[in-house]
Amino acid sequence: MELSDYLKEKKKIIDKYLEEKLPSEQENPTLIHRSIRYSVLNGGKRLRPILTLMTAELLGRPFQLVLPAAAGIELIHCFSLVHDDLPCMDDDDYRRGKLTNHKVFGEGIAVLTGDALLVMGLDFIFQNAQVEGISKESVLQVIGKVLEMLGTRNMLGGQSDDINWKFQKQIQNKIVEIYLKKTSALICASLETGALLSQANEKEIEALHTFGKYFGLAFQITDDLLDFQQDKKGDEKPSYPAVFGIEKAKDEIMKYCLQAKDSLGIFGSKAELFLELVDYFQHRKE
Ligand code: GRG
Repeated sequence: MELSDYLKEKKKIIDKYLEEKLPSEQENPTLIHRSIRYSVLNGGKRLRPILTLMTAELLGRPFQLVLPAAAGIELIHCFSLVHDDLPCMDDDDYRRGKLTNHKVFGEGIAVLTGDALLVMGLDFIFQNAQVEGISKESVLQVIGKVLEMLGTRNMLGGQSDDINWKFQKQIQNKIVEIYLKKTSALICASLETGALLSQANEKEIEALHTFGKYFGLAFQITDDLLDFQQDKKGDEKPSYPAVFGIEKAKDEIMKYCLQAKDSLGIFGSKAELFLELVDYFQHRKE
């Protein structure tokens, strides 16, 4: 199957699962449920949960085994986007082509929507223990891994550095460190969730973690480059193109893509889809 068809198919599966499992707009308290659905069912690419499903398949497991946890990771990602858009953070008006949550529901509900999505995301992961063929221990390991990747040494720490970036010396290593924390960490968690639930061995988990780090860096620099070229806040944020220029940013994307691909060597030809995915996202236009 073509990668683009694979991505479409898996996105559809994740969207359907989220649509069915999220509380309906009619359930009390209706306002928060409406707000949650607004910020989840709004056309995200679903990259992170797709990585979880792909990892299960890479390890010879049916993707259905890891679907609840994959959906949980997407909810956690949506939480981070809702909070990232708040006036006290990036202060964005649009997300995924629609008004941001706080623009529609107000700041108070947006903060609570983010909180709810984080809690629900962890709950979805916990529910994966009910799936036949999944060991309870592997679910515990996943929860531990996800919490590690969200904490102050990773995503939260990255965001905290990010919002204070003007006060830091703009050295290349600092930007890489922020990207590793705020973007790669959740991508690593997505991959390792699929791996742990599929009983991967240590070498496989390590390879997937390394892939996540480099792919996350390439993904974030590409994101910055697209924003920069569309003139969206490029000079206010720590970003490769803003600090080092477009050409250097492109070189770095290429370098990290190669490193990401190299890290999956132990899987041989089974990792073909991952390699195609790296190329696909390297050349994305939105
Ligand atoms: C982890 C406790 C805790 C707090 C979160 C707000 C915050 C702290 C972190 C935000 C981090 C952030 C927004 C990173 C940017 C990641 C990124 C590149 C987002 C865009 O991802 P896409 O392109 O978006 O996959 P879609 O819309 O397709 O899902």
